[in-house]
Amino acid sequence: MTVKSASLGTITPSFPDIGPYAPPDPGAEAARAEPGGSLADQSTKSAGHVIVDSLVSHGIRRVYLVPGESFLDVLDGLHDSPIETIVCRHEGGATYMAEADGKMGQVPGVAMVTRGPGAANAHVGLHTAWQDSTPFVLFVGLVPLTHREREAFQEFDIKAWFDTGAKRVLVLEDAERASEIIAEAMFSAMNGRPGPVVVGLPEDVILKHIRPGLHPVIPVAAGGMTNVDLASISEGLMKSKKPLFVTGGNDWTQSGADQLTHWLEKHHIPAAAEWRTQGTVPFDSPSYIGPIGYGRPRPTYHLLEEADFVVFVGTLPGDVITNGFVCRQDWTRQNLLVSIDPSLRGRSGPVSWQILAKPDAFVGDLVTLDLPVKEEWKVWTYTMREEQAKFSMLPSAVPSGGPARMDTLMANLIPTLPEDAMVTLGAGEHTNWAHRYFPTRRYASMISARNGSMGYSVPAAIAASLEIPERRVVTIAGDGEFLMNGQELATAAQYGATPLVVVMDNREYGTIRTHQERHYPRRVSGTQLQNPDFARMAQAFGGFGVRVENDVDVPEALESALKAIDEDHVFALIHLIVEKRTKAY
Ligand SMILES: Cc1ncc(C[n+]2csc(CCOP(=O)(O)OP(=O)(O)O)c2C)c(N)n1
Ligand SMILES: [Mg+2]
Repeated sequence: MTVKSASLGTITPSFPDIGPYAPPDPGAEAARAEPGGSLADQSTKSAGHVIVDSLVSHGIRRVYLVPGESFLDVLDGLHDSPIETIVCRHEGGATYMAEADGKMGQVPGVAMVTRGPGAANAHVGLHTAWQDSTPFVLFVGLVPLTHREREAFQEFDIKAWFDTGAKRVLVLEDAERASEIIAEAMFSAMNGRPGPVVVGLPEDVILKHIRPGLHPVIPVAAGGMTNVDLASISEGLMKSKKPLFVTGGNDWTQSGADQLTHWLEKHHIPAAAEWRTQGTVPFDSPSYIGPIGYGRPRPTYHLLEEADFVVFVGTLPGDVITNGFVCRQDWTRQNLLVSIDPSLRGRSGPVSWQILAKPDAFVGDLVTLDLPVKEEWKVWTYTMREEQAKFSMLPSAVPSGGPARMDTLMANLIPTLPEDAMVTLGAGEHTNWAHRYFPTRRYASMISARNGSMGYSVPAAIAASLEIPERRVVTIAGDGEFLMNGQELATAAQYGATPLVVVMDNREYGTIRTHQERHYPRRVSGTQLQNPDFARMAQAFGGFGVRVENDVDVPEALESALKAIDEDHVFALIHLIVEKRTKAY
């Protein structure tokens, strides 16, 4: 049966697809007749449309979503808005993309999902934003207020689900407050330690018509150094023979990163990067001495213990940096923590001084300090830098006669990269090739999940490529990691994202196998994989794909992949079949 409707055109009812029966709501019908505005009164707008207008006024350029019938009016608002709508294939992919967006920009990343199942799938992006301190706003369509507490179709308790993993969970109960709630959500995601905020949108509330005025953006305090802070850091440094800066987090700008680099180089003071945030102090800087965190490379293994005064900027000595709350826990250690979060959530070990500031504000004040350079600082920085230079020296680009190797791929790839190339990573041992060799020379050139969340690599690469199309975006994925969100290659094809995807296929969840061998040697259990042909998958999804088994074929495969990106403007995937148990270090 086919029915006609003046506002919706031809509809073929398909009951399993359109959800539960809801009694007609006269107000809603009026809204549908004139989406977003009332025929009777042009001075009002639906709350759903006001939400979209508010996002625009907050500088949101893109939203990532999987649609649901619960937030149709917001989708309708997006129809005529300057915001680009990226339709994704799974809420995990959508929230990872939005989270990556939040890491790269100066405004929160935004994702939209539907109630129950959509919200459940979205949780992984939320957890990543929580642990990685990423400003991120997740909109969740909800059952109508009139259906609440009756186990309506897909009903769930939004506060109970998200309260412990989000900075705030807001529900739009009063349509008139739509714009205010957006301003609150954006502010909460950005203020203090950034993080995720969840906004529930009951289906009936977003249809209501309200005055369309927009709430102004709420400014976020950046803090800064007091005179006492300046004296404290200056005294700490002057007493120190082996000072160290540790940079981290997502709350920087390129200008702040440049200023810090210049100041460190001028003073011959070294900086290490928090695990998976490389690039704040550039890879080639004489002050950059490598990453610290899990699977840390040799040069920085004892670094935290050896340094006698450590300044953490934008990050804290937490679980990963301290190698499981082991390094630098002694209460006599001198740790100066620069964070805008007065609660220092997630820190461990002693705090000798705290400076309440976002990284840029801190650096702006730091550069006013002109300290006499100590000879010991020069020796210490030079020694650590030499170690890092040795560690990151590329392996031979000449292929071996054996199976394909990540070493050969990296040695051929790195020299082709422009200065501002970026890399995205999920979790697994394959990421160590990027930690070791990828020349991260700009702020936010390594976009990655510091909560070690698998499935992040491809969505983050898509977000990066869409955000900065002119940059070379590389993702290094594992065979396990890749297939968690590999289907988002369809999103890459749909919106013209052009990352280079390298899938290191060792036919196992290698990292867990490594742990397994350590604790249960030669009892391989629950870690082995049999993989499909990822190259053909890439082709089927509309990109370039090449399968490489022999090392000798690596250079040509790489060349063809880069050519496909640059000339055909498609994403490219290299399926690299490597020997099991090979490691970057
Ligand atoms: C979503 C998620 N599930 C499980 C894990 C546990 N885990 C960490 S690394 C890893 C294996 C990754 O396998 P693969 O992508 O093939 O990388 P490899 O270590 O083999 O290079 C697993 C299962 C995780 N970190 N995240
Ligand atoms: Mg693997």
